[in-house]
Amino acid sequence: MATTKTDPKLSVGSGSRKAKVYEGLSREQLIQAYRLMYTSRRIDDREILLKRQQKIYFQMSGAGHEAVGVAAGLALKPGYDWFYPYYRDRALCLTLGVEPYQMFLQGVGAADDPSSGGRQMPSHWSYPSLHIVTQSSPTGSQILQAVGCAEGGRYLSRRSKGTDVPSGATDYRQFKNVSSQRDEVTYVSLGDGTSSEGEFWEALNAAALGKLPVIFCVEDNGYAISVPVEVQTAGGSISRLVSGFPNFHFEEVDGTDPMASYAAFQRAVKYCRQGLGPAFVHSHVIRPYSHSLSDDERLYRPESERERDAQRDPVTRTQLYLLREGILDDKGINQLEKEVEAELQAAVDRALEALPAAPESVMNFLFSPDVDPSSSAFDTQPAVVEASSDAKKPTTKTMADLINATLRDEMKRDERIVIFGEDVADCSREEYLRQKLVKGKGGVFKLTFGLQCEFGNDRVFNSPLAEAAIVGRATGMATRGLKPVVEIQFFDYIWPAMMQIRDELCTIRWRSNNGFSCPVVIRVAIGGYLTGGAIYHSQCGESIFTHIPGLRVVFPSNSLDAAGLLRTAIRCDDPVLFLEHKRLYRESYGRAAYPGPEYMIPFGKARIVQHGTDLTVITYGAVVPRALQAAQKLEREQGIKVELIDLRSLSPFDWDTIAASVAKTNRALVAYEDTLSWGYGAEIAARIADKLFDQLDAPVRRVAAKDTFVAYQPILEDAILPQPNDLYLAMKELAKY
Ligand SMILES: Cc1ncc(C[n+]2csc(CCOP(=O)(O)OP(=O)(O)O)c2C)c(N)n1
Ligand SMILES: [Mg+2]
Repeated sequence: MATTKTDPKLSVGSGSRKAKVYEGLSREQLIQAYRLMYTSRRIDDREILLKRQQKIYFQMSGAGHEAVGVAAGLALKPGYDWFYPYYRDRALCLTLGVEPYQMFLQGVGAADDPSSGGRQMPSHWSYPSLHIVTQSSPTGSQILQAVGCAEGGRYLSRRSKGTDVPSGATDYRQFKNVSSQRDEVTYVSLGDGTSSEGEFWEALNAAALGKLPVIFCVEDNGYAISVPVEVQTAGGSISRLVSGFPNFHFEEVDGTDPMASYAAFQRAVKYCRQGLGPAFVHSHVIRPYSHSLSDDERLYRPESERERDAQRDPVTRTQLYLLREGILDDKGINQLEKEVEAELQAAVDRALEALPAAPESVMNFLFSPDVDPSSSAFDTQPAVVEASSDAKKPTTKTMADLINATLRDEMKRDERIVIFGEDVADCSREEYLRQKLVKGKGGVFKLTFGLQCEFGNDRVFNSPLAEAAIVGRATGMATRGLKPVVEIQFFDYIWPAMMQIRDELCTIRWRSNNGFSCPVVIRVAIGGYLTGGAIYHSQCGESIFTHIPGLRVVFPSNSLDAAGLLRTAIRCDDPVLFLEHKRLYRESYGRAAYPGPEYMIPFGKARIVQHGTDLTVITYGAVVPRALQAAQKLEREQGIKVELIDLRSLSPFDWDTIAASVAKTNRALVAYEDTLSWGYGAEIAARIADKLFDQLDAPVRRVAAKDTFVAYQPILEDAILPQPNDLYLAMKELAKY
């Protein structure tokens, strides 16, 4: 561990008026730094004016953070290093090459705004060619992604050959330009308040564990909106709190001083480029304008405190320094400021002329415009069935077997696939495997068994027990062109990752107007009927995810579908939530022969499990075998013929198959394992009622779990989850309606 503290007064370079170099910056670079700082401040001022004139709709200033931003930008390389800045990093972005005009385009919400095409607020940076990765608004959700980005870069630079796109590949790889630099660095910044978020700590832990080249820059302006740092951070100093993390280089610096900040960043960058580990730069800055234009800090900060801050204003201090050192005189300063004003005036005039994005474009880029996983390209036939030793029946495999086989096949085919999650490795202490002391675990359900042994621990590895970190890191890796296939051990524990899924993973392509994408596959063990799984190992909840735009959700009911859908999930270019029912992993229902390494099922294509004429039952997952049992009994006992539809993928879903069936049977029952109210079946039922009203001879009915949690005692579990008899009774009643 190395720690450097810089005296918080403005540093004076070599101390001599004639000095040529100031903490590594030449006189010309200092002038350039001042120009960038001044430009940044004046853009804020112009935006504030434009907001008051109602020509833009939001304003977030970078005022007070200019010096540290410019310093970081000068120490790092755009288009080489990677950047996850936050909303106060205007000066950083200008230094990296973003033009003032582009910033004003954000403000007016122009179609040509390169960061989002009018979809995001201003100061939510996204510039792919500079490697500035699209930013969102949740404080701190960028930090884990930065860690994943650094991991992705390291992986790519170590495997540069294997990650080439093979000629003739027809999958997401055609559309992912992977590149990396052996000594690249990932920069991520956040405010002092944001360091209270749990994801911040997960990210520091992951970066320290992996000795990853990430610079964490905390821009500490002493406030998070109105909450002062001593109420936010125990002891008032984030530096003190993080100082125990191993493998880090630490800096604490006056972030209103461009030279001291540059020196701190130079040391941090050097440490990271050498591959020694991550760095932490704690930068003390000020916030001379209120939190945003919606905030008035005079309500919670007295004049005296604000005046004290003003004494440290980085723009005025740097200007005075240039004058004092004789680097620029009054005339030079005036000239520079005039040039900046003229540039900004021209940029504002142009931006105000820019056209807004077209309303017809709002659905663009929720998903890949290039790879359509519901297309016929993903519709292949199973390979010829191999015979078992007794040469009578084909060897049938469980869902667990075929998921494992599909992962293995795809990992062989595509070196960009990495698998991680809790317990997914065979054994983290590899020497035990090498010495054949242990067999290996490969997941609590053993779905990833043998993959680490076959593909190595840089491709299959255990993560810390931190679900947000699993999804956040995967998102960062996928942004770099990798294909992370991660596991969430139980659906009941997916919630810490919800922010990463809902506000990040699924929004990235849309919010960056197709500038970035991150096609992660999240495999999740879901569902009940376990006799003893209880409330925290048995729940469903898929409709919470089908409600999210930008996410594919699939839920197979048998081995063959699991294999075909998982392969489609891996090869497509969208984020996929792949729900695996625990009860079906090793069930005798739905076993199938290994379908070969190319078998795929398109998303949004249902399977008709059995044809019928009297009633349509629409279901999926573990309710499929239960509904089949009920339908067979109904036919045996009452002669009623049920058409049973297994949706297989829930978003998109196969409306055409539902509509054709209901047109034939005139009756529809939607059955699902999740709780009844507000569940997945509500949408299907509403759609049928809306679009097929004239075809119906009976109301649309639903059978689902009771609106409670799944209980431990099997008698209670049975009463809560839909059983074959519940399905039987509902089918019978509806058929006779
Ligand atoms: C997860 C989340 N919670 C709350 C907010 C609302 N919010 C926006 S900025 C902010 C304060 C951030 O303070 P700090 O991290 O110190 O950054 P600063 O704005 O001071 O630079 C809050 C609470 C948010 N955007 N995201
Ligand atoms: Mg703050």
